[in-house]
Amino acid sequence: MTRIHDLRSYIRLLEENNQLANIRKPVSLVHELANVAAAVTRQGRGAALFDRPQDAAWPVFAGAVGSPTLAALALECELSQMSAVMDQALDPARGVPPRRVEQAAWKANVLTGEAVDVRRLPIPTHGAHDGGPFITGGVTVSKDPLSGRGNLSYNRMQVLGPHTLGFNVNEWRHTMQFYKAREAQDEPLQIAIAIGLDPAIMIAAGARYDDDELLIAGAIRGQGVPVCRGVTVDVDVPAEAEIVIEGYLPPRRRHAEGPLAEFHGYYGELWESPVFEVTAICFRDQPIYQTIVPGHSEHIYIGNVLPREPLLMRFVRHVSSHVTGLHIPPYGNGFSAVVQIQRSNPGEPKNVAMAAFTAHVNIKQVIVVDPDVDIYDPADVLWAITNRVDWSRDVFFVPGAQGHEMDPTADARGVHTKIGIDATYKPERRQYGERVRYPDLDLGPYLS
Ligand SMILES: Cc1cc2nc3c(=O)[nH]c(=O)nc-3n(C[C@H](O)[C@H](O)[C@H](O)COP(=O)(O)O)c2cc1C
Ligand SMILES: [Mn+2]
Repeated sequence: MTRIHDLRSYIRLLEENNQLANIRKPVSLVHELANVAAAVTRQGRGAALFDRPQDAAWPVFAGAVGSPTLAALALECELSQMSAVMDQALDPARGVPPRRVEQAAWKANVLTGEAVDVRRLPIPTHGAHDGGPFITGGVTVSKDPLSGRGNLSYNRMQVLGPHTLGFNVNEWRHTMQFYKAREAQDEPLQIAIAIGLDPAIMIAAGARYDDDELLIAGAIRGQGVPVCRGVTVDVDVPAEAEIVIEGYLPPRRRHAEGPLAEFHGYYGELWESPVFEVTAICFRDQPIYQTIVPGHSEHIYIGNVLPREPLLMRFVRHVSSHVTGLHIPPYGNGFSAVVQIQRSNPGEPKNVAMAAFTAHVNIKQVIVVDPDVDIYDPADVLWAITNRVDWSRDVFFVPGAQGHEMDPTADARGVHTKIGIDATYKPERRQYGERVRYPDLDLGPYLS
């Protein structure tokens, strides 16, 4: 039975598992909060809950799914099961549809008309060169104007005025398709932004999926997500969200927004984006605002790691039944993959690497290791590269291959070189026997 159904129940679970850093010191929303949140993630201290940032009426939560440990907690599974759990959740045949309810916790407080002012929300300015405060951890909820199906996505939103936000949306997103369809009729697209959510919904919103991504969240929890109709928009929004911002994207309006820290680790550009006109701000009693530090691990985890590991797994398993693990490490910005195999044949690792490249266009660097290497530990992966790779024999290049347009090593159309590294042990070359291992101990009894 699932224990997580909203952000609050998740925070309780994090606390019980020693994965919550409670920050009582009032921090500035401008850079300091993001710096602290990123440090908490980097140092493996779990997620960060800021009781009361400076000039903020509400607490701020950051880093919900910022590491494999947290993602496993959010998915209520073992680390080693994560790919399989995501694979099932992303299977359209296993989707569990949301269920409509009449009451939503966030309808306790509703601001409309003159009362709407998004500047009252504790929206952080994250990166040192970000263009200003951005909503980064809000999930856009919308509806296909043609079929009526629901949709979730992430769209960075820059505060432009009391009821206006810049709304970034790339060309090929569902949300953009919906907006274009409405624009062609000279009509606005109604949307709602849900903030402060069950991490299953956060994970679902990062996936590319043909149906309503709420089905993924339902599959993760084994029960449909309760949704409730908006106050000013005809959109069904998760009923247990902490905060809901409703409004519309008017047709044929664009405004510059940016820059913002990007998933590849540089700052992005200014974009001429649609604008979001806010019609209502709704919130639970004592709401918790949630943010994602942009260009840092949670951003990559939700967008590039969790939805893609199952996809790569399917491809590599197709070429080899000896694959024992696969990880897209957040430090590789979604461009790298580490595949673990029980190698049966000297040529097998290279085929597996090729399969991983072709599974997703972003993947440009694949490292294949043995089962004795911890794919979640960058130091162990580097150990394998150092001690098991002969560079002229174990590496191959694929020049002129298609990658992501924003990959800093690619040309403007995303063309670049992919690389496969066979970092498996080659006993046919030389025998090395056992690796040196000292077990990791609990030092408590030794230090007291
Ligand atoms: C934290 C985060 C921020 C994102 N920001 C944006 C963004 O500003 N613009 C955009 O087009 N995609 C952004 N994405 C990617 C999309 O939200 C994501 O690919 C989603 O699946 C698109 O869904 P859709 O095709 O249903 O619209 C972001 C992803 C994450 C995880
Ligand atoms: Mn979609």
